[in-house]
Amino acid sequence: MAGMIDLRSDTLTLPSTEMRQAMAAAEVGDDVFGEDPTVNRLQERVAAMLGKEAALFVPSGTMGNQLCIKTHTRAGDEVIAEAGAHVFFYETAGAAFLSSVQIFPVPGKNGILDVEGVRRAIRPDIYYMPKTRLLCLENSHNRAGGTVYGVSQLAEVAAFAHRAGLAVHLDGARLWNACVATGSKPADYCSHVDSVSVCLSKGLGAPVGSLLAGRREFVEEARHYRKIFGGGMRQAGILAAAGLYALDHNMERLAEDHRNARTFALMVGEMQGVTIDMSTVQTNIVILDFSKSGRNAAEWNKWFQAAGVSLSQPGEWTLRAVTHLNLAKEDIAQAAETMLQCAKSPPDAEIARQERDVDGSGERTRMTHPGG
Ligand code: TLP
Repeated sequence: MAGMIDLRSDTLTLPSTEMRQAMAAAEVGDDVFGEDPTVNRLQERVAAMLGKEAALFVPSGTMGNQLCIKTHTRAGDEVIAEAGAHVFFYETAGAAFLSSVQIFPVPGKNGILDVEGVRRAIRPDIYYMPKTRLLCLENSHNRAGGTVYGVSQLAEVAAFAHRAGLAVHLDGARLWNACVATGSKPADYCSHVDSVSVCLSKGLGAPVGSLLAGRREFVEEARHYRKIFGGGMRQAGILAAAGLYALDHNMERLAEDHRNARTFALMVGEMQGVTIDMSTVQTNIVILDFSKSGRNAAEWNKWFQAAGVSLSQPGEWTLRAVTHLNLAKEDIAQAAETMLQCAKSPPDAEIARQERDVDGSGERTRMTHPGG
């Protein structure tokens, strides 16, 4: 998508020349034998950052979450997650497929769960009910627009779950963003949970890689399942080196992405027909709601794309913009300007109607790019 200002996701970030040099220079070994020094270094460093005994390098955030669910649960258990959580919404029923567990989705407030919501979802101890085994939290919360838990909010809900006998997992794909937004340290959050997964391949800009972390025995069990899931990698130090580089160079600059997201939201919020809840614009994600415009999100996105700006479409009426390190503040301003222009002169109603009804069936266009 040359020439396109691509706001679909921070997963689109490309490795810089310096990052590629660090990758090329990485000392490597066979990580299935535990002999890749760069992977070992990354695992130790991330475990220390998260305040956990051990960490395990995995290919994706999805695998990190799914391995934690697998390790915490037994077949037939139930897992509580927020209704828009990535583990529920975007992991292709992985918890059912890989762990034979069911997810109980609980709507939170802007993605944030509280004690009352969790309390009501925990099953009574009766033989004909599933056993509630695990609570999954997400920080920052993707579908809710990058919203963050305060440390005490997360601590309260996690403590309640622990008292009820549940384990607690944190999907921290963007925990770094939450920390930069709140000024908290990753370990401040992670000391309240049993396991956590974090991503290097989102705002930090590494091409591949996530880690899960927890107590040593937990991580050893997850390592066993990682091999079963096909995630045992060999000279993975080449990838780990990108992660180490990202931790060194791309963490503090996340604040810039957050500033850009806010500027973008304020500018685009002026557009006729769009609603942006500024209270949810806390990190690098902006959700644009077009339900008052009379045109669905797919139509808007098509027009924006034709004008040179691409967003993802999490719902029928919503688009998502994610700021990231490959977009400077000038790009963000240009994207917002382009979208405002576009909204002032949308294609006429007849073209819009034809686009909606491409196959002549009278049915609405399905989500064309539901990612994000
Ligand atoms: N999120 C992607 C899409 O899958 C939606 C994105 O573009 O934001 N947890 C959270 C909270 C995530 O947002 C994601 C990726 C993951 C886990 C999964 O990470 P990967 O893509 O590495 O499997």
